[in-house]
Amino acid sequence: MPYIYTLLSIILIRLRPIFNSPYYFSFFHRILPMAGSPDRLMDGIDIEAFLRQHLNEENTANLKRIEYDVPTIMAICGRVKEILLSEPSLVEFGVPIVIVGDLHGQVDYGSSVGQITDGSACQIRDLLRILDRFSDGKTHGCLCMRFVFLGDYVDRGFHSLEVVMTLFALKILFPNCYGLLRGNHETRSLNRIYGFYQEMKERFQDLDTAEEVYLRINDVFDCLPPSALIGGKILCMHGGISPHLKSLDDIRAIARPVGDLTNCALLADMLWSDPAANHPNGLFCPNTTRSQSVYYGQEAVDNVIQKLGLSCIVRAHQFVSCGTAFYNDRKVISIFSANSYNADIRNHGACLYVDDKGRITIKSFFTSLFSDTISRDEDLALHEVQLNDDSWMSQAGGEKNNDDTVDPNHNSTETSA
Ligand SMILES: [Mn+2]
Repeated sequence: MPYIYTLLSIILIRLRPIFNSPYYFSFFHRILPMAGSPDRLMDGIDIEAFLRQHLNEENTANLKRIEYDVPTIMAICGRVKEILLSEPSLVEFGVPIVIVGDLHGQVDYGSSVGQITDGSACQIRDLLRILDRFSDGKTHGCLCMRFVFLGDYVDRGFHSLEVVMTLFALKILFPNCYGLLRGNHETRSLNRIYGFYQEMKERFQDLDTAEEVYLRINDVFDCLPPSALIGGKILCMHGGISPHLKSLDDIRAIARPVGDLTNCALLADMLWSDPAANHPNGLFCPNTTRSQSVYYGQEAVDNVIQKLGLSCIVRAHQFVSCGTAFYNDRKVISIFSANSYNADIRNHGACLYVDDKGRITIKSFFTSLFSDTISRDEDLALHEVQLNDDSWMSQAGGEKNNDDTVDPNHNSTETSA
C-alpha cells in the first residue's frame, strides 16, 4: 500500500507543470465552471470564486464598484508578492502570447457623456474585453492564452482596484501564464496623486484602512519585474531602453523590491523613457516631456537590438490614438490598451498577439462609449493587422516586416500617459 502512495505522489509531482497551465484549467472548465486549479483555495479564500466575480461583466459593467473584504485583499497581496519575488527581473515567456499596454482609463467622462458613472466602468471593461477576446468559444479567454501586461494598471480610471485584483488573482492561479510588469504609475509618488489613492479613500470610509490597503498594494508594486523577454526575441517593458542597458544580465541583476526608483537608474529608465520621435537618429537625450529619464533615438535602439539579439522592443507608456505606433522601422512598437482614454480623440485600444511562429498581429478595439452609431455588441468587433509575414521562430534572424500588410491609417497621435 505505501508503495502505491509513493508511486502516485511521484506521478503527481511529474504532472505538476501540466496542472499549472491554462489548458488543464480549461479542460476542467468544461466540466465544472472554473474548477480545477491546484491553488484554488488560499488561506481559506476561494481564489477562483474571487476571480469569477471580476470576470462576470455584468458585475463590473453595472457601474458599481466591487465591495472588497480587507483581509482578502491583504492575503492576495501577500501571496502574489511571494510569487513575484520568486521571478527574475527579466521574466521569459514562450509563444503564443498577448502583450497588453496601459490600462488606466480617462477621468473626464462627465463632460462628454453627461453621466460620469457610464465612463467609470470602462477601465475594468477594457481588461475584460482583452481577456475574453482570446476565448476559444467555450472557455473564457483568460484561461486559453498567456498574457504579458506592461504596467500602468492604476490611476486615472475609477476601477484601479478591480484591475489590480483581477490581475493578481490570475497571477496566483497561473503564475507561469501571466506576466505583470511594472509601469511608472506603480509607484507611490505617482499613484498617490493621479487617482489610485483617492479611489482607496472613496472605497474605504476609514482613512487608516484606506492607507493600509494602499500601502500594501504598493508593496506588491515594488516587487513587479520591469521587463519580459518573449521567445528570446521580443523585449518588453513599460517605457523603454536606457543608457545603462548593456546586456540582458543588467536587467536580471536588478534586485527587487525597489521602493524608490532613484536607487536604480536602469529600472527608472525602463519605466519612464520614450522613443525620440522628434530627434530620431541619435543615441539618448534628456526627456523634456517627462522632466526625467531619457529619449532613445534610432542609433540607441539599433545598438540594443543588435547587442541583445532582439527582433523588436514592445513598450507602452504613451497615449497613441490608434492603440499602436511604430518607430525605427518597427523595431520599437508602442501599444496603448485603454480605449476611449481621450474623450476628444476617442482612441482605439490595442494589444499585440504573437503567434506560435513569432508573427505579430495588432488587435485593436473600440468601445461604443462615446458613439451612438455602434452598439455595445460591436465592442468586440476587433480590427486586426498582421505585422510580419516571416517567422523568426522558424528562421533565426530572419525577421522581415512586410509593409503591405499594415493598415495605412496607423499614423498615430501620441502624448505622454
Ligand atoms: Mn506610463
